[in-house]
Amino acid sequence: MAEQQTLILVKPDGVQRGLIGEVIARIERKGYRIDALELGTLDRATAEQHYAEHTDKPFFEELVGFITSAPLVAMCVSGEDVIASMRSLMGATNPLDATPGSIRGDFATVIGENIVHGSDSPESAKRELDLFFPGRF
Ligand code: DAT
Ligand code: MG
Repeated sequence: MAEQQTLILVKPDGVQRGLIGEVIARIERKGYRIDALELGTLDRATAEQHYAEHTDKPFFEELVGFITSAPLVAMCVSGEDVIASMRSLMGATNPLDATPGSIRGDFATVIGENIVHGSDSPESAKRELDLFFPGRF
């Protein structure tokens, strides 16, 4: 067990569907803390850096286009083993595989609109927090 921080996004589909509060409520009820929160529209350069690991994937253009299409909410969330635990609360990447009770399992049906992002490792969390909240964590 370790105290960690992670980057959580409510992506544009989640914001448009009015699910900001739902996602925040699940984070808070679990017992995690929100250390920073910002709503804004991502620019293309930041989106490409955020999803750099997917540059060569066939869905990269669609992914960057979608994440920059409308405002999202970015949060730094902290607590015990928060990185893996938030991945579990989010559910599998493809909502059709996501367990009912998870955010994606409860609210999404297509992989391109899966409501939330969460860092997948301590290295990703550091890199992504530096990108969204430079110099703060
Ligand atoms: P996650 O968001 O669970 O970390 P990921 O890092 O593999 O998943 O992919 C980032 C996002 O890219 C994912 O949330 C939705 C989109 N995506 C992933 N695989 C896809 C695919 N096969 N087709 C379309 N979009 C995809
Ligand atoms: Mg990922």
